[in-house]
Amino acid sequence: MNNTLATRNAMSKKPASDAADLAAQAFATALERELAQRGLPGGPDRDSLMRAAASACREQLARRWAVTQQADAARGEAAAVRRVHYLSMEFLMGRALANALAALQLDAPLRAALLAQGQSLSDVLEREPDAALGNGGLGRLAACFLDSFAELGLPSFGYGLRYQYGMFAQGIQGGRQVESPDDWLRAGNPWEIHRPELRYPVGFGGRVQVEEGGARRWLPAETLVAEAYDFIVPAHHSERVSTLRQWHAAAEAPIDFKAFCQGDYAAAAKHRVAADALNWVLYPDDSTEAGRELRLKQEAFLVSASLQDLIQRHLREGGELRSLGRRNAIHLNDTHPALAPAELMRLLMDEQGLGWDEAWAITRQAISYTNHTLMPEALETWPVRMFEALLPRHLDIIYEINHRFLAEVRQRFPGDEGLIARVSLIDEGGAYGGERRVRMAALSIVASHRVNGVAALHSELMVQTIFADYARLFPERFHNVTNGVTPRRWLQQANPALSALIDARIGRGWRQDLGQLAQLKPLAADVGLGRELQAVKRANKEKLAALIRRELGLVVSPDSLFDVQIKRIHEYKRQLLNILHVIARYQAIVANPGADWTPRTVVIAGKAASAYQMAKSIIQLAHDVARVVNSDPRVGDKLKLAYLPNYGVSLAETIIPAADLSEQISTAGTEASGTGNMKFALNGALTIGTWDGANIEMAEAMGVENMFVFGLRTEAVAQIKALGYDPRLYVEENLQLKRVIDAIAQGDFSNGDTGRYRALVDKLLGSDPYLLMADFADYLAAQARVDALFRQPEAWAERALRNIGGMGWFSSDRTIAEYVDRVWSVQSLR
Ligand code: 26V
Repeated sequence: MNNTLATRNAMSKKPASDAADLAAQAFATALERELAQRGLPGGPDRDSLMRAAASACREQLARRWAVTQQADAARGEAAAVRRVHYLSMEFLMGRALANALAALQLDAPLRAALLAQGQSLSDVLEREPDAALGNGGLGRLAACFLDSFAELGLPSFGYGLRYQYGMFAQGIQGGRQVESPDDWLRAGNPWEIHRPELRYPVGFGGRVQVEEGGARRWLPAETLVAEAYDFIVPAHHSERVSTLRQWHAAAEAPIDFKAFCQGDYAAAAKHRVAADALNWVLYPDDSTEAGRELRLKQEAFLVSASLQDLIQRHLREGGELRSLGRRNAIHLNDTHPALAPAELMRLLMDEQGLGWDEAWAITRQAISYTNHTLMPEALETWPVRMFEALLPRHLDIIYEINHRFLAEVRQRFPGDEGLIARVSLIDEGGAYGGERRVRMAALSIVASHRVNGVAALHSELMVQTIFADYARLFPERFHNVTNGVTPRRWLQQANPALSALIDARIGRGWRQDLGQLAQLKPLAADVGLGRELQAVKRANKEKLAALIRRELGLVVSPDSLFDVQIKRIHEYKRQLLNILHVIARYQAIVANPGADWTPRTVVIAGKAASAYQMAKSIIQLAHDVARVVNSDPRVGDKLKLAYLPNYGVSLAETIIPAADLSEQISTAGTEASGTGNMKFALNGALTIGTWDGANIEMAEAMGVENMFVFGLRTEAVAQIKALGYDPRLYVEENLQLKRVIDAIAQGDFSNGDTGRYRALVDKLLGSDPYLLMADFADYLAAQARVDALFRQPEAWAERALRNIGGMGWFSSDRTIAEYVDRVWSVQSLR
């Protein structure tokens, strides 16, 4: 029997008695066709099987997409929920095949078909490259939201850019990070659907012409064309889908024909290359303001194409311009798409002929904004001169918005010119050596009807610190929506064994209603269940141990405590504090190898922004410490440190289910929310964490006694800093800490090179802005409590169950339901 026949037979044993069987048969036929088209004489390899399966799924998704769009278009004027347009420069989707198969209920049929080919489903799934079009938490949140949009049946579009190279690939050479482009589209993307009929012009540069009657017309110097590529995200419990529409930039005229005919090929292709540059990279930098023209062009491009698409759809569906804001929500995922209000005003006034007041009313209704960080260096501002050169009409409009806004402020707070300077959309240059800049957060707030933070503490600090003045002006705009994660990817898909265990106890309903996990709370003390949980964890740890061995050639024991910190490398996230603990433990083990140590494997993964030297130095230190610790025969299984390269969504799906301990140790008041923290607890890891971000709400949901909380709280951090923080005092007082710092400074981990970590040590002993020295002792005390509990497996398992049972509230379905209720419903406009 040939391979394709085997496939079909394995898939169509039963007669097509119901819809699921019909779908499975259609899938089998599509798969067979796809494989035949690829015509591989030696039988299909895993790669072609993956691509064939994806194409076959895509066909069914496209059908669901058409039905969803029809239903949404027919909703009528009275619909209570607006269509949501989620604008984001980042969507960290990861792989799509396992999710699509689960949603379409095709996983069992494909598994059977692959078996007939002598292949395992998991091996085939592994062949799919990650769509890594995001830096970190903000991008992954957007991906979880798309999943929840589909699941909740929300009429919606996610809008992003189709970067040709996603987040850079991280390699490690000699313990240092090296970046290379992630050529994820090299072999084509089996999921995307090119929509050549959806093309919009996007202008840059040029000048603004004042027409008779005072109307403005922008005459751009350069015009690019935005082309749409759709990626379809299925619901798991209905046939609804959500859409991620990603824009690709092309030149208006592909080549300059005249130059071509004259034989000047470089000149002929100049426009083409300039346009294509917008498609190349996702800015791999969430730590510094990327003062780059290209980034601003990307932002303007995303915004303009998306809004033109929205307006065209609204009009095509018979909507009147006046009702545009009542029927459509435009959400800004941080300030990266903050040009949206200016572009919407331009489109409504210059292209559609509305007056200012009407256009502004629509804009204010439509726009809402989420802030994702309090780090002042991540607050976007752009030089006015860059606007003048690239976006002159937008600058006009921003000036006019500002003029009207400041007039209102002056009326309400006469004489307070300090306030005016602070809240103005334009920074007049004091802070940046004389350069005037546009403040994108200010623009977002002034143009929005709602502004939110992403966890309770963050939302509170947001209105007390960076946005205090705006909160005084518009208190009703500000609110909190705590983040969540999709249980379909982060429990069902990532941890099938735990999912099965939970199903057996409380049923399958948690996939749709994560609150049902609370039913585990009364079962937490059930020793039998605890043992089953530990067996699941143990199997997941064996898989991770195998991966560590494959990747690093390092053997770790699955019996040891797996202590995990995976996230972007950033000083405020304090991976360095984690490493200091590893060094302290190492020194203690060497001093007393015979003591009864609780064996630990510390796992770290994450990328550093390419220009962020301190973060890169932390990566190098982790590797240096790992080399010394892992090769010291006195240590053995008592301590291992594994740094896994090239962290991403798929790696997280393997690591998280295998973790015993989740490190969420940011300086209090710095991590807006965190979402990794939620994924770990959902998978039965215990958290060692500071009173920061969503850790706080998690502790409240599961009971604070089920978390290892340590460290200074936000107010104490502020107080210590106000009093004049001196990190040296903590080092002098704590012999253990002193030994750790000395060892780094003396070159114990750098072959005697005392220069390698001088800057790092100087910073710790000098300003230590994230208070590692102040929190060190308490962190080690918390780690000792972790050791003690780990030695009591039953007590540990009980706590793990209480963690899982408390995580019901942290589903992105709940998060999206709150956005709908408070931001995106028609009712929220009143
Ligand atoms: C800023 C910039 C500046 C220009 C270059 C590119 C770039 C990319 C990202 C950012 C801001 C990143 C902010 C961010 O990722 N915040 C994270 O958002 C998560 C979701 O709300 C939250 O869980 C994390 O705590 C927060 O750090």
